[in-house]
Amino acid sequence: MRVLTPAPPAPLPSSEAGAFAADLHAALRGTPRQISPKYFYDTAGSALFDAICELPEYYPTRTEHQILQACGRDMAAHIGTSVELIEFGAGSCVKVQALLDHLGPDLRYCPIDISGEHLALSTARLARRYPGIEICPVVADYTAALSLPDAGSRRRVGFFPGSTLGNFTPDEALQFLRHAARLLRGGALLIGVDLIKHPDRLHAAYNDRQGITAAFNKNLLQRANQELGSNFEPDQFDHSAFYNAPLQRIEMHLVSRRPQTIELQQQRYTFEQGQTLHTENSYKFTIDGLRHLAAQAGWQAGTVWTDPEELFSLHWLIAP
Ligand code: AVJ
Repeated sequence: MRVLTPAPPAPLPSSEAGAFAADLHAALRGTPRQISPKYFYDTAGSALFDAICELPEYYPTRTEHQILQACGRDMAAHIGTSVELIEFGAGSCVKVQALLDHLGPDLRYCPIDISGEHLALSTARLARRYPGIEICPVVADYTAALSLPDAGSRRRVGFFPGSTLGNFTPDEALQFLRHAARLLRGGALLIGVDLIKHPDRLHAAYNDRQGITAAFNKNLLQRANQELGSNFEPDQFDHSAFYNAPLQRIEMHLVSRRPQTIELQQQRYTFEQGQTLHTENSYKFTIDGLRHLAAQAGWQAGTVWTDPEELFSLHWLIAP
């Protein structure tokens, strides 16, 4: 009989590192091998994502920003006054400023983010810029059950920009929208989603010429090496990103360049040449598709704002 000794503590013991380790083991044991894209965003990964947003080929962030700038006043009119504005996954609290610029001081802004440190920094900056508004940061995973400040007589309005919904499977997206509809009952949700377009345009956005997206993808392996002491060789994996048209999603994978064995906390995992670790899905929507999905989750679809090329869309959804 072989007795397995427990793995030694990870270099950075935290519940996040624990979850990463457990999810990475599960991914490497699975068929196909697949892990949540949320693990992209350590400090290095977040900086790489910021660099992606500046790339000429990566249109989503720029286009959403343009729509927010052009239509922020109209969106603010939809939001109205005496509101508790809740942002899901607020990060740097940059996008919301296009709304805050047109909203009065009778507002409570509740940014939700998993990183307390990041949130503290960005809300301090926001408080200086918008001294009139009340800011109530909430450190939490917004996909889980959460307790929000009592809205009192305020109407709740959600803000979920960035096509983050696209990281969920259709089933998870439906669940999230149902969860949000309960949380925001009597209020509304302003949600940004990327739209289906020519595959060449999609392909270019996830295969940039400078290789930043490839570095972002491979950073997952670097992060595992740093935090969990694994021995991935990022150069022995290729970045692969392609549009899966029937499933309406970009898929990102890390493809093993050769047969290789990696070690993660005393467990060995073999990769055949060409075997992949599926690191992200980024679903694309039609305007009607998003409206139907929202309706299935109990929302009443309202105004849609888009750019002239219809690359990206923001939707006003009402929670009856
Ligand atoms: C942050 C999920 C919207 O899917 O386009 C960018 C992440 N991945 N390039 C996206 C991402 C590769 C991004 N989202």
